[in-house]
Amino acid sequence: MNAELLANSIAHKLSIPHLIARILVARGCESVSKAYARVHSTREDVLNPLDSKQPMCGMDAALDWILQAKNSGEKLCIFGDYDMDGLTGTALLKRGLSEIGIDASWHLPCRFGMGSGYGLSTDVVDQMLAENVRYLLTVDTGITANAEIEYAKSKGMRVMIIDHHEPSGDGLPPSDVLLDPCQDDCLYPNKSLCGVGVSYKFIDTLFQKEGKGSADKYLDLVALGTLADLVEMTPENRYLTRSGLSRLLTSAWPGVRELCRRQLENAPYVGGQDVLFRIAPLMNAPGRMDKPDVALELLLCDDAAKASALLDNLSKYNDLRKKTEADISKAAIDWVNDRYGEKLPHVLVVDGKSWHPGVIGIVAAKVAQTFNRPSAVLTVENGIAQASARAIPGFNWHKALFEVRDLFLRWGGHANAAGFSLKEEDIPVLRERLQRWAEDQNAAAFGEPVEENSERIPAALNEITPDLMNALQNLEPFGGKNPYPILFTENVQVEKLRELRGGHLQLKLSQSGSPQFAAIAFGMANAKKIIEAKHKKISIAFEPVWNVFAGRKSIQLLIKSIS
Ligand SMILES: [Mn+2]
Repeated sequence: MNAELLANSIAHKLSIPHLIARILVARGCESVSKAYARVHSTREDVLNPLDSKQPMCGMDAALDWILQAKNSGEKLCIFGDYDMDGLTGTALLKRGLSEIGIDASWHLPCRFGMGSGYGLSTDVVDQMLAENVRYLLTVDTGITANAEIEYAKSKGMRVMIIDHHEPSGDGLPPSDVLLDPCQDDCLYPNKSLCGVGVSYKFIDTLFQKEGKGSADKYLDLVALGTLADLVEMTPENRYLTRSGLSRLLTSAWPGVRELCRRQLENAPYVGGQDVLFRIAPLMNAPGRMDKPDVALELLLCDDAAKASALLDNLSKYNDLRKKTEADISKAAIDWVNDRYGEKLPHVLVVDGKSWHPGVIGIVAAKVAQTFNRPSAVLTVENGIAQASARAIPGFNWHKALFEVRDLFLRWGGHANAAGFSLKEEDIPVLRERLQRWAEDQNAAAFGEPVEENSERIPAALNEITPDLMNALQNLEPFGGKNPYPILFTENVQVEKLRELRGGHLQLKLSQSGSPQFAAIAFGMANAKKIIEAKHKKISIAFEPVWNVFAGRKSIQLLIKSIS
């Protein structure tokens, strides 16, 4: 069936706006039933981890383990990762366990600083032992901490791991219980749960066993972690996330409610994009700049006034993060320009003294984007360089690093993003060997610039109605591989045009027979020339969004390009 006919049939059979049907077809829905499944995410998409045909490996043992911990009356500590997935996973477990009568403590790692580094360490285990912790529950981390878990076990601790990462390849850690759908023996079909997702499955199953009722009130936390981790939106993940998004504004947790209110002001609902661009950066900021604890305290906070103070603190971290990021980005970009001018090498290895290690990943992304080169940004402290690397299309950091791994103290990562550390004196050799390796790899093929979201769905302005806006929500969650749709339309009349401070344009637009729309084009003051040259008849790519002002909700067009 051709795309147009398929869209007609989807729109008709599902009673949805035609434009929504076209978006679904453009995004690969090849049948009405696929479109139905995509739009109607239902509880049937939620899998039973105790299903005898496809159980989640370790779930029975996990239930026994936690009830034994409860009956023992011994101390239990949750050790979560420092990013949004780890933070929400820790909050979900702490709150969920308190409902069955376990008052757990928590501990988060720090990205840097003394005795920290990545994940669990023997120092942290010692600290827990000193506090008489007998039960250790890790979340979003632990699957590769074989040595540390062996150490904890040797000291008599009982250990359970909740994770969603791949095992290291050197065997599994010797924990009592391991919940991780990515372990080889696990038949559970949804391999894309994130850390807080697996935590939810555990607490939900535990509540059912203990007759505690529904764990649905935790889905808002699941949505935050699932979106921030950019995991694949499998049917189960989609249901959990959508259901969680719809709960955020009325969350059972005062800290979460306050977080959404502060970051989204009067938004009528919380979308995937809001989580990715407004909530996650704020929540990750303290972990980047210092310790992540204050972000978790917010999720655990039960008092609105205290939540507000914690949010002030988070905002300060976020402002500092932005400034640090801007300063180091500038320094790194200047470094490249000064050193190479026009003659750029295939791979950029940029180093600086004592650059803040919490932001070098973001800086590497900025350098890669600016110069269209795979880029590693290194910060040197006491003779040791710590690095974060980001790729461009066609370049694989994992492969590149593997070739030069003899230079590293530690390394790891994926094709797009990786990290490593090495001795300062080895930096020039690294630079040279990466360049040589890239030359051998047909480096000319790297970095055909790819627009982040090149999708353009043809639409008419009179299709942009409140009904359409409501129906768009059925395509949530947006983010990652399911970006917010960008629409395209021609013959648009510019009725009014005003330049705002900061180089933005504010417009009023219409199209034959359509009502007038307010539109905003951020940073596009240059397009004024195009508008004049085209006698105010233009083509636009845009996102339709809700705009709430003084309690009134209206549709606004967020202009992405003008031609
Ligand atoms: Mn995670």
